[in-house]
Amino acid sequence: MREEAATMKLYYTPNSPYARICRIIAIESGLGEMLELDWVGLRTPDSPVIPLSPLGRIPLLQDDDLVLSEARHICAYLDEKSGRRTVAPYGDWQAVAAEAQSLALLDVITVWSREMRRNEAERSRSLLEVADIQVRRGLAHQNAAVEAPEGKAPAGAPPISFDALCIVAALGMMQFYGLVPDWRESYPVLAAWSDAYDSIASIADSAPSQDALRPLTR
Ligand SMILES: N[C@@H](CCC(=O)N[C@@H](CS)C(=O)NCC(=O)O)C(=O)O
Repeated sequence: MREEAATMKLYYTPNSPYARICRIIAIESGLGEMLELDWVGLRTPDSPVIPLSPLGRIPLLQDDDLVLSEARHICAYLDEKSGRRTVAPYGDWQAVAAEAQSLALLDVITVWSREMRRNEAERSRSLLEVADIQVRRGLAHQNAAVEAPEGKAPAGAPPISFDALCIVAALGMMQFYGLVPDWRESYPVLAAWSDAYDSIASIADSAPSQDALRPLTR
């Protein structure tokens, strides 16, 4: 039985893959009730995030006088609260290295997705080409690295980790924006791995949606 009842606040947007990882880890670690979610606008001068964190980025976690940015730090903080370990600890360098590869894939897919939200005429051809090459390399790497699932949740539920959720969130964005249409056929082990994760409720419920999409402002 946990003692803490105080709420922490997570500033987020529903379609942010980084915030999605934090939300899933909070739920899967039994901290969902302790986390108040505040859906904010991005790049709006009246965003409540800006006084706390000048660049206005989310996810942002506020717990009393602690204001924490960066999904990985937020999840490590949630781990400390829950006693679970979802973030690779410094010291387990192989796990840290694997996690970094997954986070890098998410970063590139996020950049690519953001570019796709601009008017077609404004998109950078070279950015799109480089992103396509990098993402395909990243997908090939993950296709070789992940283990094919033994079963769907709840029986044989795949383990929740920051590393795995970076890939889940990256694939979610990639599919939402239709970035690599042939990915299922080209990376079948990864597709089966991803299906097992997508059958977990906290993951299915937090998938990016058209309804939550807001225009990009400055
Ligand atoms: N490295 C950060 C990335 C966070 C990030 O890129 N957040 C985006 C939303 S997905 C954001 O707040 N962007 C602000 C903007 O576009 O102005 C993390 O891991 O949390």
